[in-house]
Amino acid sequence: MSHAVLSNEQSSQLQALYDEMRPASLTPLWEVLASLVTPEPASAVVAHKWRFDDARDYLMRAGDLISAAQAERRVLILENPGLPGASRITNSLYAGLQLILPGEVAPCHRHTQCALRFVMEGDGAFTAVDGEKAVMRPFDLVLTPGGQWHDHGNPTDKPMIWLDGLDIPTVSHFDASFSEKLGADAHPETVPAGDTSSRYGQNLRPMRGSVADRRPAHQPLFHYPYAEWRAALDRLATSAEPDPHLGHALEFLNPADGGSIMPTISAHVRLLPKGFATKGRRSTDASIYVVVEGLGQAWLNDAPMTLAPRDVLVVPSWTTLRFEAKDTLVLFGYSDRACQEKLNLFKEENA
Ligand code: GTQ
Repeated sequence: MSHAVLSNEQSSQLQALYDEMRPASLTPLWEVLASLVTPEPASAVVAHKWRFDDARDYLMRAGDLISAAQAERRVLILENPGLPGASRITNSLYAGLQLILPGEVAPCHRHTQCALRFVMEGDGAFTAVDGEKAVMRPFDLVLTPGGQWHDHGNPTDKPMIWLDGLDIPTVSHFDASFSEKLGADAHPETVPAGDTSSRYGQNLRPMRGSVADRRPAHQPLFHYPYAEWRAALDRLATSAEPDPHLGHALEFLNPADGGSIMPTISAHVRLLPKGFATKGRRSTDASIYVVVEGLGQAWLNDAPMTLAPRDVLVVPSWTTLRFEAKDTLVLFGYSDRACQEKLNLFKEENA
């Protein structure tokens, strides 16, 4: 309580009143107003970095003890150290590392929550969305939008690990979670792999209502291959100056509306040329980054953090962030920006 003006007697009478009203489920705003309506974001989320190899060791040990089918999803949650027990990496988003060993499947289910997968290790496992496989290659982005059936399988002879990014805390916040299991390992194959990309991923779409128009209108695409986004970044880097605060940055789009990949999650990639240092920038969307390639340094409110391939870092809301590339530095990032923009909450500021 910040009211230095209260007398001792006033304080003790107020405390007695609070004690009396508590059973009536009433509490005084003036005791908490300053922490509820803050002059700027005041987050319990803390900056943190996970080295992939450290997390991988624990994940492989889990792999010795429980199968993917037993676990339904064999995932280690990247839990923000400032939010212990909350199963989240930021207040609105979840991140985890999922392991599928050779020959394993993660059985088919669907849920309200939207998910992205960003491939960290292995080549050739698949995510099937509504019965269509996306073959997962290193640093591919694969979506399993809310409500769409999905199962995973690894027919290769090597472990496959990807980062799961979901809006679980956002859906929990709204108490709007529904989920169901298909009751089979895999959804029956509906179309061959690549069908959606060829129908919906070429700046074209089947005429609405035609027999070829099979995907949900608001969320057709679900595979953004590394080979395509990396080449696009390279082309941008040869034709444009890097933005002083972002470097070369491309956002993944939903072709249905030109907006974010999913209603609650935005994702983008960045390339910082060797030697390039960004100026500071802060934004209200706490963000998760994966280092795809290169070595570098980040400063989070001037605290340094070294960056190496496959590091995962979380940057809290309204933290001034700078990057320096020691080598060509390529980053993947996701956040709740899409959601904040819909709520008119998103704010960013360049230093
Ligand atoms: O693959 O559907 O990391 O439902 C957490 C919840 C993955 C999944 C997670 C999930 C999934």
